[in-house]
Amino acid sequence: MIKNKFIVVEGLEGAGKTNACMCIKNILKKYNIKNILLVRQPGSTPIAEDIRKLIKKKFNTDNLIKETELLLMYAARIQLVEKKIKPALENGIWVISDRHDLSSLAYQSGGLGIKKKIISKLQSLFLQDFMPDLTIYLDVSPKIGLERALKRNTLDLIESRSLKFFKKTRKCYLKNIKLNQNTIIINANLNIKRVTKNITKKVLNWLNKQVI
Ligand code: T5A
Repeated sequence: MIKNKFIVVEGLEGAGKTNACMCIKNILKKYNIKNILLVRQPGSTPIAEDIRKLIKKKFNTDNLIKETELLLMYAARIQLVEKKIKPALENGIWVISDRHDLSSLAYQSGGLGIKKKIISKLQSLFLQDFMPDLTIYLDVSPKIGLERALKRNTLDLIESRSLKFFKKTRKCYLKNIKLNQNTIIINANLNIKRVTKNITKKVLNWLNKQVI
């Protein structure tokens, strides 16, 4: 018997988060866990999905300033956490989220240069002690990740930023993931089969330790 958990998957564009979320869902099903909610950030509620469209849109004359971008990410996050994630967890449902607040630290602080203490303040104001039980960080080189994303479709506003932006974002991810407890780091530069195999092995190992 395992109590339901909140699992987050993090990483740069093209890291393979979509594949990882599905892989975790399948592992949980093998444990006979059927109540699973899969969400993405920003998004997964009607309001948060509208915020997502706004964030990704390229405006001709009025692009988002970094502080607005950060606040929109948090607005979408709080809407999702309060409307869907917390109620699901209270009802015994497992939640897998494609990104959470570590993304804001990596992209808006590491990438865009907003002071970490501002993001920590938002985190303590709005999330308080609400934290994932497990964070899986898919570590991909920015070049490989962007090549994968580009192969799939044209790049949106954030994806169009420079390689330097993504290098700073990755550096911030790596620095902060090591400060967190309950994290798994996966080499996401490998082919999808090997990445899936490594995720399966590490998540199973973690799950076995959660059995009450
Ligand atoms: N953002 C988000 C912030 O700036 N701050 C925040 O606080 C939050 C929450 C979200 C954007 O918002 C930013 C980050 C993002 O720019 P998004 O579209 O959800 O927008 O962006 P991503 O989450 O990065 O979505 P991606 O789809 O680009 O990344 P994934 O999910 O990691 O990649 P995935 O799985 O779709 O794979 C992309 C392609 O690569 C292939 C897949 O088949 C697919 O074609 N692939 C591989 N190919 C070879 N080998 C592998 N190992 C592969 N893994 C995947």
